[in-house]
Amino acid sequence: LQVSKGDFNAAQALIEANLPRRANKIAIIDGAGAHTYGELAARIDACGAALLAEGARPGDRVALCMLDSLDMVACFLGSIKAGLIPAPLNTLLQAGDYAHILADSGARLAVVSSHILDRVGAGAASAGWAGRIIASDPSDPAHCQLSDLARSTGPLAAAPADSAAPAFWLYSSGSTGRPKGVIHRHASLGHTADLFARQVLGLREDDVIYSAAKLFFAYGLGNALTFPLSVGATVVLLPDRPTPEVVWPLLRSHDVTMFFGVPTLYASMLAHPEAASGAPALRLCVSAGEPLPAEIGRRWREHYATEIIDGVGSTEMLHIFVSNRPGAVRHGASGIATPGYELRLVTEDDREAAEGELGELHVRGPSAAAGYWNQPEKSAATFQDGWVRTGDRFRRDEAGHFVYCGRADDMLKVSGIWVSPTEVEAALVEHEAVLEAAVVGVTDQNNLTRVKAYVVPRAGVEGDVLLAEKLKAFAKARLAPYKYPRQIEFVPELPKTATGKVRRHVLREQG
Ligand code: 3SK
Repeated sequence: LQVSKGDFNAAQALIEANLPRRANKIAIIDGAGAHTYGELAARIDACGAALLAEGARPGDRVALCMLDSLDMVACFLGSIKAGLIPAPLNTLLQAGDYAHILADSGARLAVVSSHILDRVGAGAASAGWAGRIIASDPSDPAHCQLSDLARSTGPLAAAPADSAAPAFWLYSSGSTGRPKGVIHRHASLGHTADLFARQVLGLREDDVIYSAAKLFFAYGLGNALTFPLSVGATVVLLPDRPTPEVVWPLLRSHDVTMFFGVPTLYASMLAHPEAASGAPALRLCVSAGEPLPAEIGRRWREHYATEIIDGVGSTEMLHIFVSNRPGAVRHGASGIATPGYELRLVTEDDREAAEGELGELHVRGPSAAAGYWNQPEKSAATFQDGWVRTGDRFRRDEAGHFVYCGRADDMLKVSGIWVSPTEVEAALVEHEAVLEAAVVGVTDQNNLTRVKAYVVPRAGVEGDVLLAEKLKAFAKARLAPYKYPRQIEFVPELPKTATGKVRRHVLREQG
């Protein structure tokens, strides 16, 4: 993939390089079947043209709240090709989150999978959003349908763009406040494909890829869209939740060679009865989202003679910038800088950390975001003189590899997805039986993070198993499902500082 200055449209570059030799090669296998590179190119043009015909103008945002599929890829790349700015959204959010994001982004259009229409529709109504919803698959006739709009068969001219101009946004959660729009540039997709997928992983045209992380995550977008298209490989896209019972047979039936997962999934796949048959075509696995426990990496290699390459990425950097290397994995460490990226560990007194000393990881590299949409203060705090502050604390081991040591704030990564403790606490205290709540991450038997809530019941209320189950259900109904506390412990009071701040580290140590 050529990344040039000046006249450069990332979508055009990604797809057109495949057409001369691979028009008849399978690009995507999704719930509806197999689609060639030629068909994908035509669908990108049809979806881009449909969005323009619906009134979107260059620079307008298009929210994509879609399950992984050919059309999700086509709407994402079709928007970019047409000069629009796609913003893929997490499909697991609640109406209130969609209300915030639709209003914040000022999106003109939202393309939405039918099973999410109710939540997005409710969010749009409560925000008084003036945009238009397009249903991405057959739904009730109240919505216009992508299948009716995307019928054009002619080529779509690529909108002229500069490689440094904004191309798409991703929404990222913060420790406080609502998700922020992270603005990414045209050139960044190509940089992640070249620097990580090609130079670190050695991804090839004959690979078949499956990513458990969905396309709306930065991790999934790279794994399942940018990377395969950048080398002309084949990707399997699945609308369902990636559970072991779904993933094992999928890896075998499609002869997947490269699998991208997260530590919780690797742990549950190892523990599943299907693990015995393995997936013989696998040649490399990748993990990110949270640190891969050494034991899981070792057991995977013992069972399958295949390495899991653990790495660290962020939405702000678009993909992985610290990584282990195939053939030289150091279990329990996150690895070293991805080529093209510089790292530094900065201590609390603003020095470079010495070997073994703790510091906040700062990263500099070509795929860094341009900033957060409409958030000048948060942008200034994160993007500083070309460096991006990750908020993650690391130390360097004796071999110079980075070892994760926790967050500088209270954010939790659960199954690779950010969870804000304050958001979960706010949901719990809405329940009439709850006086106060504090949420922390605790580690399970596999050394993976789980959400735990310490709850102080109101006077006269008994904190028992029944109430704990009621509170879990209550939180689940108000939050994205991955955020609800899996453990609840009732306590008479929360440990606090003299100024009344909850001492979360005391609760974390309690476990
Ligand atoms: O969430 C992450 O940790 C991540 C990992 C790889 C690439 C991108 C991201 C956001």
